[in-house]
Amino acid sequence: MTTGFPLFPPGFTFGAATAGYQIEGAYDEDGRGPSIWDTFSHTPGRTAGGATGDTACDHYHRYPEDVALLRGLGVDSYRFSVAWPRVQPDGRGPVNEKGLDFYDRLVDELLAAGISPAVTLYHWDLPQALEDRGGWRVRETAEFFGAYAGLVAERLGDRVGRWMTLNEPYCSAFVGYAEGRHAPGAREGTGALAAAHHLLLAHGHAVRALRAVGAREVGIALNLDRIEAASDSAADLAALRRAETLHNEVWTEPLLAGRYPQDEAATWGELADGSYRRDGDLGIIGAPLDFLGINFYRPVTVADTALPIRRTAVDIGVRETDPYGTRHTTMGWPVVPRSFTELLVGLRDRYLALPPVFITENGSAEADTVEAGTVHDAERVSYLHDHLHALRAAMEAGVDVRGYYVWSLLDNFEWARGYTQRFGIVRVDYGTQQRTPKDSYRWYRDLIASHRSHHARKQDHS
Ligand code: GBH
Repeated sequence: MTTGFPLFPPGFTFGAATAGYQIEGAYDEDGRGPSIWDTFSHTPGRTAGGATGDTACDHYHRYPEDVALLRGLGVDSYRFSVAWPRVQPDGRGPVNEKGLDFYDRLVDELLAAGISPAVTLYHWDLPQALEDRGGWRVRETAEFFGAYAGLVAERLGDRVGRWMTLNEPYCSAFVGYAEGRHAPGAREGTGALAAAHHLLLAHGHAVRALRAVGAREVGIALNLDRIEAASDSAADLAALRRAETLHNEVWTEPLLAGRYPQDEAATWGELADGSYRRDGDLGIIGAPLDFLGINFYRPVTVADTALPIRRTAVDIGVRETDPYGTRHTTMGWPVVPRSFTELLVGLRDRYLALPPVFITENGSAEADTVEAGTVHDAERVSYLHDHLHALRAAMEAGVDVRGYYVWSLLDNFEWARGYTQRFGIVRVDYGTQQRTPKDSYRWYRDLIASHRSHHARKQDHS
C-alpha cells in the first residue's frame, strides 16, 4: 500500500499503547490488591465467556519480551497504565513497594531500548477497597487519587516525561455506573453523574500532584465522539445536543472552557441535581494542560427516541443508527476515517484554547488470518493507513497534533468482550503466550522507518 511521504512533520511521535488490567495478569502477585475489574470479571455473566484478567498476556512476567517487540517496531514512545491497586492495595494508605518496583523495571527497560514511557495513571482499575467506600460516587476517591498520583510521580518522575491522569473517564462514569457493562456494573442516575464529577476532580488533583514534582507534559486521554444527527428534524437535533452533552461536553467544557455543560437540564432533568459539586471545583478541574489525549475509533449517529422516565444517566432519549454503509470491524464499528478529521477540526474550531493533541489510541479489532506462522490482517493495515491519512488531513487544516499511539501493541483482554476481540498488531496465543507480529506490525514499523529516513535525508541536504 502506498503511503505518500512525508505524512508527518519531523519530531512527530509514533507510539503504541496498552493498559494494565488488559495485559499484565499476575492479579494476586507481589501484594497487588483487588480492583473492581477483578470483582466484576469474577462475577458470572459479566464478561464474554467468563473471561478475566488473571493472566491476560502475562506481561507482568514477560515485559522484557514485549519491550523487545516495541524496540523492533521502532516506536518513539510506549503508553502503558499503572495499576493503582498494585501501588496502593487499598487505594489509600500504605504503599506496596513491590508494585512500584515493577513499573520502575519497566521504565528502565524502555529507556534502555530508546523508548520514552508515557504513563496513564488510571485505566479503569479502581481498588476494590475504595469501591466499597462508594467508589467514584464519593468525593474522597478524588482526593485519594491525587495522593496516589503524587506517589507514582515521585517514584517515576525522574524518567517519565509524559503523563495522562485518566483514560476515558466516560467509560469509568457512564459505562461503569450507568450502563453497567463495565465494573462496578451499576445502573444509576445521579450516582453516575457524581462519578463523572469526581473523576474530573480526581484529574485536577492529579495534575496538581504531578506539577508539584515537576512533571513535564501533563494531559488526559478522552474518548471524544464525532456525533452526527440522523436527520435535521428538530427532534434529532435535540437528541444530538443531548448526546454531545453526555459524551463530550461533560469533559471538554470543564477541562477546556472552565464551565459545566450548558444543556445538563435538557439531558438529565432532575438527575443532574449538582449535589456533588462545590465552589472551587471548576478551578481545580480546569488547571491548564500541556496536551489533550484523544482516543478515536468510530463515529456515532444519533436519532431521537421516546423516553418516558429517566432511569439511568445514559437514558437520554437517544438511539444510535448506522447510516454509513461501510464495512464494520469485529466490534461492529463502522470504519469512517473522515470522521476522525472532522472530530479534530471541530474541536479546534470550538475550543480556542485547545492544547496540542496526542492521539492516545486508534486501531481496530479484526479477525486475523493465521497462515503458516504468519498473521495476515489486511483490514487492520487499511484501517491504520486510512486513519493516519485522516489525521494528516486534520493537521493540514491546522490542528496541532504531536503524536499517535496505535491501540494496541498486543491482543489483550477487551473488557466485557473478554478475549473475543483482537486489537493487537502482535497476535497473542493465550494458551502458550506466544507473541507473533502481524502484517500490521511490519507495516507500522516500515512507516516509522521511512518517516525517519525521509527527515534524516532532508536534514542532510540542508
Ligand atoms: C478504549 O475504549 C479503551 O481505552 C481501551 O482500553 C479499549 O481496549 C479500546 O478502546 C478498544 O475498545 O461492548 O459491553 O464490551 C473504547 C470504548 C468502551 C468500547 C466500552 C467498547 C463496549 C462495552 N469502549 N465498549 S461492551
